[in-house]
Amino acid sequence: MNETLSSKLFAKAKTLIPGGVNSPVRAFRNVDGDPFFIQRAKGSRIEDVDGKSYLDYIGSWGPNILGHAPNAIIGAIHQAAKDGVSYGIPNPHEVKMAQRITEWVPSVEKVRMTNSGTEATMSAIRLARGFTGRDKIVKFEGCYHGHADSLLVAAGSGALTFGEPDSAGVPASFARETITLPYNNVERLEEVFAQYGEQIAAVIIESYPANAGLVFPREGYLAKLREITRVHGALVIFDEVMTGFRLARGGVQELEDFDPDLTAMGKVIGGGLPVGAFGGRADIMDQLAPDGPVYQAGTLSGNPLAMVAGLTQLDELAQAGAYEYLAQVGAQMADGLRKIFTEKGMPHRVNQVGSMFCLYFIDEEIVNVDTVQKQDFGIFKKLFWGCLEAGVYLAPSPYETGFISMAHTREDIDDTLDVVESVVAKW
Ligand code: HOZ
Repeated sequence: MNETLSSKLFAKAKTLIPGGVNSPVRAFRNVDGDPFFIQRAKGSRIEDVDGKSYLDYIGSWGPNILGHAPNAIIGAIHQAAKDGVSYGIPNPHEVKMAQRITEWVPSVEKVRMTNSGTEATMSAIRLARGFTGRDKIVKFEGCYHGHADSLLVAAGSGALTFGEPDSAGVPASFARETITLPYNNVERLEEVFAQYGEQIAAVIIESYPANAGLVFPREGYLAKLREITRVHGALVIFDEVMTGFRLARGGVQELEDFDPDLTAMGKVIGGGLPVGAFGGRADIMDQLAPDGPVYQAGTLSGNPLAMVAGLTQLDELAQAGAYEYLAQVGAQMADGLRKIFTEKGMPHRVNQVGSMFCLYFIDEEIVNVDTVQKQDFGIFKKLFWGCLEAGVYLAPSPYETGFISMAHTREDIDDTLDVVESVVAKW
């Protein structure tokens, strides 16, 4: 293999950073290769340190819904930074952000900002336990809610990619408090509540599971979940870190008419800066310190730059037609991919909603992580490397979802489909 600046940087990084990366999915292990290093990014494109440009379908794993480095966000961060980059004292932008979130997501009556989605889900779990006085939580196989101890059980994303859905370092006594269930299976849900109902503090669920591919709830599944949790006095924590503000102003709970008790948020609301948030019913949120007994904190939480970047991004999304455009380019991508794979006679499913999409090389309804794991990963790998070579960057794992931004033009999507078509034509 030719030595490139990326390969030199990766060799050096591996001597200094575990695996050479600061988050495992970046290591490209699931596509049997090495990552490239990014020098700059603008709009729908990223450029690596060797000067090669790619159409990007990751968008920093979801936050960059306007595309890379949008002028409005850069300008807002620049302006805000002149007033200081962090205070550790309340600032007015936090109040504006809380106001915006509660207006756009009606189930959220009060909200607290964090610095990542992991912090948001971890804090929501603690709050649910503190509020209910119960210890057990229920999660679904292949759902990923960040890397807090109780949630790294049968987890998706990087944990699944590396075949370690249960992380070392999580005490067995913690893991015992986490009950895992197959997604989309009502009978198993009923069985668990029949057995442990009075001990369950909360069910945490990805709004649309998007860390084991992109999976949708079967008709009536979410309604059943809501009903059964209410009967047993357990809370529902809806993880909208990926989908919140991306698929609609009010996220999947708006699309599915779902009413969670608590919601975990992140990604889009930070405009590309580190952010997370959790919020929900005021009577639950009021249990947080300093008003209540559940402790939760953060030196950089509500950071003024992250708040301003996120608010600017939300302002842009509030413009008429933004979500409609994202849904149109998403459908253009999904329809185009289906056409290519069908003409080539390749078994496939392309799951898409709005600006999120995922491809599977299996012709079967994608019900949960078990179906995702039945596919031929070799085809995905070949497609990934063929596309990368031709300047299209897809997620480096069949378990991850692709993201389209407002900066992706219809021509970008057509160019991407041309690349995919030419890659599979050679097979
Ligand atoms: N796992 C998340 C995306 N599915 C965020 C990326 C990461 O873990 O680094």
